[in-house]
Amino acid sequence: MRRHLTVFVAFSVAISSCSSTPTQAFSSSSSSSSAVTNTDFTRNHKATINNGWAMSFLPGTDYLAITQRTGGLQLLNHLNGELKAISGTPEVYTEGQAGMHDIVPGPTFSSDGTVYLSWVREHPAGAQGVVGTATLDTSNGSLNNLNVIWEQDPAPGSGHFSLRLLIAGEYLFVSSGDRQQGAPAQDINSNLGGLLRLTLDGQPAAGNPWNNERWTMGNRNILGLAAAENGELWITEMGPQGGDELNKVVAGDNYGWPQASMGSNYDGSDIPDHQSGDGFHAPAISWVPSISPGNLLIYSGELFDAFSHSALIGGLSGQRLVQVTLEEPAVELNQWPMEARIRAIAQAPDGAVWVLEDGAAGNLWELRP
Ligand SMILES: [Ca+2]
Repeated sequence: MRRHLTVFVAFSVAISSCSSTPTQAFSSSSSSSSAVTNTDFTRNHKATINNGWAMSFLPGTDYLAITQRTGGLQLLNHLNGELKAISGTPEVYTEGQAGMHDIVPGPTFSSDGTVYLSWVREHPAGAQGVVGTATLDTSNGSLNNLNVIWEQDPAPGSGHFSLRLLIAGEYLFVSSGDRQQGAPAQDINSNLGGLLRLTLDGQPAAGNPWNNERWTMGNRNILGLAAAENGELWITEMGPQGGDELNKVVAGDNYGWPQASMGSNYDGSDIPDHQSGDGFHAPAISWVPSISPGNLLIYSGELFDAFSHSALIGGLSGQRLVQVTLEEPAVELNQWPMEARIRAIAQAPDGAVWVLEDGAAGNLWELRP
């Protein structure tokens, strides 16, 4: 299933196209109801990454870890620009959206180098997402002691794995896509199509709503997962044809997929829209046509005053950065054209925002006010 590419209305502010200059100035466009000013930024080219998928700054180090969907793991010294490939990565299945997915530092990273990784492996039933722990030695560039701690229900095909990771306190949250099967997202006995809450060892956490791994139901393909400073979790979901969503996470809630969506099926047939009383948690905001939200950052730095307590979403087909409030309903504050599919977004220790373009030879940019 391929997403439809959609032509969007022209932005009110033009930027230079295909410029080779390392620094470009950007201005915000189409600011909506809430007044946000001085959110312009410049961008600095930091690296070029093949098939980058996700990235995390590693606390206590000068490194940014970047996964490559096609199987690699790169470490970028974000101070001096040195880029090195990491050895010892797991064997991954790389059809379609399959491959190496996310990496996050574990709670003990600073003392023992523990990281959590997600990737996809071949399975007799098709493909299977997994989560593993490993120790990352940044000095010699190796990944060691790899241990699979969680397995996604296997399914045919090569789409909608999701596999975003977030550690909050003593819990590991894993997003699990619907694997383009739809129905499992409404099956409490499946671990597809929802956000899962696990222990740091990958086991179902005590006190989960259905006494299994599930924390939510009815999620299609979560590619953005972030915690706000007040402890709230927020997710972005890829919709079907239209209907991309930002959702506030509430334990035990059902987000409706595949029974409710503001979008429609790719064959043009309708999916009932979210409406009050349907029993489903409606999105805080949704986008029709699609922006294809590839990743979500909740900004907590001090460098960009205007980003405080808001979310930044990178658009794939939308080829833009979108700023929204974190409330229900949410308000879109700004969007900036980025001239490329944005796959990953992260906040640097100094508060700069880093964005990574999708696909082969994707540019990695640092955004500064
Ligand atoms: Ca609909």
